[in-house]
Amino acid sequence: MIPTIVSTWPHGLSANRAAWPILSARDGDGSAMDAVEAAVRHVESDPDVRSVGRGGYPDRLGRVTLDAAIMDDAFRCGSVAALEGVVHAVSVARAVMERSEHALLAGDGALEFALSVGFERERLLTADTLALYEAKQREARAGTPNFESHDTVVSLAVDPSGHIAGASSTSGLMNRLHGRVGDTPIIGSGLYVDGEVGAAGATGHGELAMRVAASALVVERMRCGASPLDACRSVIDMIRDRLSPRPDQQLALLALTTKGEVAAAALLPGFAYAQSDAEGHRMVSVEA
Ligand code: SD4
Repeated sequence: MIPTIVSTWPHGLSANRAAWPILSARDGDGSAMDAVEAAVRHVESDPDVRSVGRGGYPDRLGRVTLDAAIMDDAFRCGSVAALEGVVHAVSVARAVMERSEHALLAGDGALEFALSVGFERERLLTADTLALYEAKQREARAGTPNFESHDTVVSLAVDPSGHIAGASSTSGLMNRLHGRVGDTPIIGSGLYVDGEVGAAGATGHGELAMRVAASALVVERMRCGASPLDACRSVIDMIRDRLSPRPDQQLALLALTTKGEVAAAALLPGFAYAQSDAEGHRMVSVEA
């Protein structure tokens, strides 16, 4: 069913609602690329989402570093890694794609590029997130930390013309070392799009997705004839069987085909995504 947009986690629902007018434009001209960027920007702006954009959780040094990516159906892509001080990392990623000759910019260079093309610098660490960070640091000193965190936003959309695109943004796992880059900005790991087949994205413990290029693997399995559900499940099964994740490590994969078929699979219970299409906006829970 097209157009369709899917976005990870409960914050995906308001993200989809924000993007839907773009995707379903009356003249049938909705752009998948504009829609996924709008969806992700919506989550980046929300200070109450602790894992993305403003209010995102800092690294061990207390610095909020953002990873983001965007990709269209002609293998055009842009990413930023460990970007500090710019809330809409996904739009910087799009600028990398559209206004530079590169696919990925990191750290200070990503910030310099963002400022040079007109993005503004701002403080992303909110008082609430700072208080949470300090509480977690106290827990860590007491030897009882719980750092499990996995709410990256990934949005995948197919528009009325059949164009498909994906975008993602995260502040990364809690308690990460300064300089750690996760799966989100690594094309093929946290996000992948092939205009002949579909798109896939990952959320959860990024290292698990990076070790097997999980999103590219899902799309390639769909190309070879697997349904989106079988593709997602087979990659999750492979990660469970061959990478031996810790019992508390979550990884979820979400897939969308160019025909608007959607599926997801996860290592652990608790993953949900928002789906919006002609039948409306709704949350879908995924069984592990
Ligand atoms: C990462 N995948 O940096 C991200 C973390 C996250 O939902 O929150 N995923 O590993």
